[in-house]
Amino acid sequence: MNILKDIAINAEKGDSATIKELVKKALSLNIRGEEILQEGLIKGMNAIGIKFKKNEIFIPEVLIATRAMKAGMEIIKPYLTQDRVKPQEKVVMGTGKGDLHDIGKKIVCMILEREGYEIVDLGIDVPKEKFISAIKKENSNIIGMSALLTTTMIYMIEVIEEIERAKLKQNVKIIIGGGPITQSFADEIGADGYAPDAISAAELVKDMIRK
Ligand code: B12
Repeated sequence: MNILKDIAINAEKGDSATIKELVKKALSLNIRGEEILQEGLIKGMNAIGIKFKKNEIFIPEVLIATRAMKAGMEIIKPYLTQDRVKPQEKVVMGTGKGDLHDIGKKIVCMILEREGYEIVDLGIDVPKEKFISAIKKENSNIIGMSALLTTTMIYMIEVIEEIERAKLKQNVKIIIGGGPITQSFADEIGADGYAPDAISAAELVKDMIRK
């Protein structure tokens, strides 16, 4: 659909004002929020990723695109969460220490919220101690960690070790995701689950609760 292509192009350009207009228009055309996210905003961000990798653009352009992406996400959010039943389970989410990427994590949070989960988003650059105190304070049985850097994915190991040390491992299911994460990495570090995108993250959480 052309409007989704336009959203992707403008996300890539970082044109927040146009993104807001196009997203509203797409919603008024009854295009589903998930489709606008996946086929519009995320596609735009993926294109940015390719250019960033090739050094065709730099951090300022990526930040501008991020702002546009988030502006679009804010508009979609209420459409994802509408008509939902009240929260069933609490999920603590965070991007680990040293990592400032949060777009993917926020999308996962939005989709889980839509599914009726209560989300406690600890944000970015989260130290292991904060994960531990959130598990205790929120009495949560599921914790999700996101990492976009190969240097910060390793931090997930430290968080899991800390959870084990605090004797909380048997009470919580740990799920992980983000660009460099794979199922085999999840298996290797003792995480309970991995999902490559937000929709499968929601399936994963459902599975974890059933177990
Ligand atoms: C946007 C971006 C930034 C922005 C972040 C803004 C923000 N608020 O997030 C800024 C400009 C700050 C940035 C900075 C840097 N970045 Co950057 N960034 C990106 C970029 C272009 C897009 C990431 C993104 O949002 N993707 C879109 C989302 C939707 O996808 P996603 O995050 O993968 O999330 C999906 C899934 O993974 C999954 N998921 C995500 N989290 C979770 C969690 C759970 C529990 C589950 C189940 C699933 C799940 O679901 C999500 C939705 O479908 C990527 C390129 C790329 N190809 O990813 C580089 C990239 C991640 N960055 C990179 C680098 C190198 C950096 C810097 C080191 C650059 C520098 N020289 O300073 C810094 C590091 C800063 C830091 N300490 O974190 C590299 C990482 C390379 C590597 N292998 O480690 C990449 C891959 C670019 C590249 N070179 O190819 N970056």
